[in-house]
Amino acid sequence: MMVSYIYSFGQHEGRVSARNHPQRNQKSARGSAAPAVLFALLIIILVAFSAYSFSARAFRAPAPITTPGAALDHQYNLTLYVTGIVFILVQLALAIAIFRFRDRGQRARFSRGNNAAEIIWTSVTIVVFIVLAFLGRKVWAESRLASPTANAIRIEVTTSQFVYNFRYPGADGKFGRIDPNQISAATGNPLGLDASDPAGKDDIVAPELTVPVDRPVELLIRSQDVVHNFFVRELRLQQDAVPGLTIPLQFTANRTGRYEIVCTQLCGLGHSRMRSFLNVVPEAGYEQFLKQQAAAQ
Ligand SMILES: [Cu+2]
Repeated sequence: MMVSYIYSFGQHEGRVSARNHPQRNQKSARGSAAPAVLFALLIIILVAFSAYSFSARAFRAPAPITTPGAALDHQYNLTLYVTGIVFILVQLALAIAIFRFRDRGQRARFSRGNNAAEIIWTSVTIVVFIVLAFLGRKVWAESRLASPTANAIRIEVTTSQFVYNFRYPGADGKFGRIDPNQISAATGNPLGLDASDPAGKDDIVAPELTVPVDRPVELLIRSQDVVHNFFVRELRLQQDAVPGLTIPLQFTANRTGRYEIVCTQLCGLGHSRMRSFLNVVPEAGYEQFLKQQAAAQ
């Protein structure tokens, strides 16, 4: 048997050299269609599962509680439809290519690509991205670039490892001076309020953010140490807190409730427990909150 194998191998070799083909280019057997079919099927199943999970809203975000939040959802869905359709088409094209160009014993062909096709799909991608960015710019700028409304409530948000502190200016409407040398969480002065500044006497510092419903709020976001983040899903707002910067962020919550604030920057070992709450309360409840806090400071 071994002899016959060697014999046939020798014959085979002889046939190839007789045809003057280099051996590496010669395919002696057709490849099986099974791997190509299975791989193409796997891609189709994954695409179908992804499309289903998005269209069935399996991982739905909680309802937004701001008008820009609703507009942002609209923008997000638009982007999702466009990119989703492209994703499905590209993945199906991939599945078809895998099946169509499977190993059938043919020689591989070399392609230098197609300049026209590359120019077309690159241009289409650029146009789609610019149009989507243009449509979305208003929603983004509303929370960040617009000048704050005159009656906005200003609240300072100070992040540090691994807590949030919210400061209200008190009855005088002015934030007191902060002195980094006086920062001492242990003695109840986590922000380093300067005791010598009268404007700071009535400042309120609280571990949770309480705001009245339907009133514009301007947050001033800071960090004492590393980069943290202020993220509330229901506000559809996510903003980094960067040491050395005071970053404004505006919103008007239109539904009362208690919503989680989380830090979405990996800021250290305690990152996973860095969170607080946003309490959106009726106007009367807000006045009461301020009074209680003022008495407790
Ligand atoms: Cu953090």
